[in-house]
Amino acid sequence: MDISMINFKMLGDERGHLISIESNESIPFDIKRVYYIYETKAGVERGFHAHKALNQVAIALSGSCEMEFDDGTETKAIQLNSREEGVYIRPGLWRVMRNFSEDCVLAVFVDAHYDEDDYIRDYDDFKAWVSAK
Ligand code: T46
Repeated sequence: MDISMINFKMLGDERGHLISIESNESIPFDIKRVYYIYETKAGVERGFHAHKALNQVAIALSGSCEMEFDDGTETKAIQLNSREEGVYIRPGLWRVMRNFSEDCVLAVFVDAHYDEDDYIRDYDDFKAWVSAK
């Protein structure tokens, strides 16, 4: 499955920590958009879609959540709980996010502007899209 974790270099000193995120450096693409998800209610599951072309890196800046990915053949779940690492989500993966802690702030760095046409929001359509590739 095309999922990889990125570890960010922590520039810490006696005052505390700092992480710098730059396009085509720590994040492997040009960042065109950033969004963040926060105050997700207990028990809520989000996602339930795939992207045709979008590349994203998601980081839990606070708290934790689980992300489950499905490439049409296999599924893989990861726990995001560190601001020192992010998950690189390439196109073509169905995703579900769940088990958000109350304090979870999930920041997502993206390589394109928002485009609803890039979403596949129906699982059967996703399976058909994967088969047709
Ligand atoms: C993803 C996962 C990880 C916008 O208008 N602009 C934006 O940049 C985004 C991200 C969303 N929206 C609108 C679309 C919906 O009307 O905000 C609403 C909530 O979005 P959605 O239901 O898609 O949220 P999630 O949490 O299910 O999915 C989001 C991203 O949309 C998606 O790209 O990969 O987080």
